[in-house]
Amino acid sequence: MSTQAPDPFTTLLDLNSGSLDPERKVVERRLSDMAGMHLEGYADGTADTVIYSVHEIPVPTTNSNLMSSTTVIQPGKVGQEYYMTKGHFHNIRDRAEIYIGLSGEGCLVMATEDGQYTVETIRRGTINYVPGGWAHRSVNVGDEPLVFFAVYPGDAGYNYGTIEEEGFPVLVVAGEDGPEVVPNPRYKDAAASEAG
Ligand code: PAN
Ligand code: ZN
Repeated sequence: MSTQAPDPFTTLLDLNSGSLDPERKVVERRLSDMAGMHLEGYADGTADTVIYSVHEIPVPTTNSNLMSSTTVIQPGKVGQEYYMTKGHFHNIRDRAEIYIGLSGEGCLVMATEDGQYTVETIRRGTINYVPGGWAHRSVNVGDEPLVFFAVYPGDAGYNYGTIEEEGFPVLVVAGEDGPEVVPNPRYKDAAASEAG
């Protein structure tokens, strides 16, 4: 079939832990995979710490299929900045996405290439809409794992490079009274991010 539709199937999602049954493809991201993404460097000896895992339900990567995954971000900080995902634009920029919050407390930072941004809440029961053209990064601001489900067109793909080079306009940091959104001093500052 030209749409490459798979046969119907069902997956069981543990709403607390984010794990799937059956598990098909799990990607783990460690502090070493996040080098340069937090403002501060991570502490010596912590490179192998798992920051988040993505449990994917793979389907053929065509526009007629819906890819989905559950992300589990561990609680923790690098300096004052919370553990978070790398963040990305979609490779096909106009592809949208929906996040459904399952457990924990988090933020979804979204930004356009020209610097518009918004920071939305992720928690059990939130449904976040990520429009096409908006880069997105999720941040665990709580003490428990942050778990959310995501669904997006199968051909969306990932562009990590733009965020690796430019960052997001804002950071989410732990302030005296809880999470705070502050300007990113290195936003679009190639020289600073290379030095950092
Ligand atoms: C999500 C993300 C997932 C991990 O499934 O891929 O939360 O974040 P990074 O891909 O930025 O490491 C999604 O937005 N998919 O399109
Ligand atoms: Zn995405």
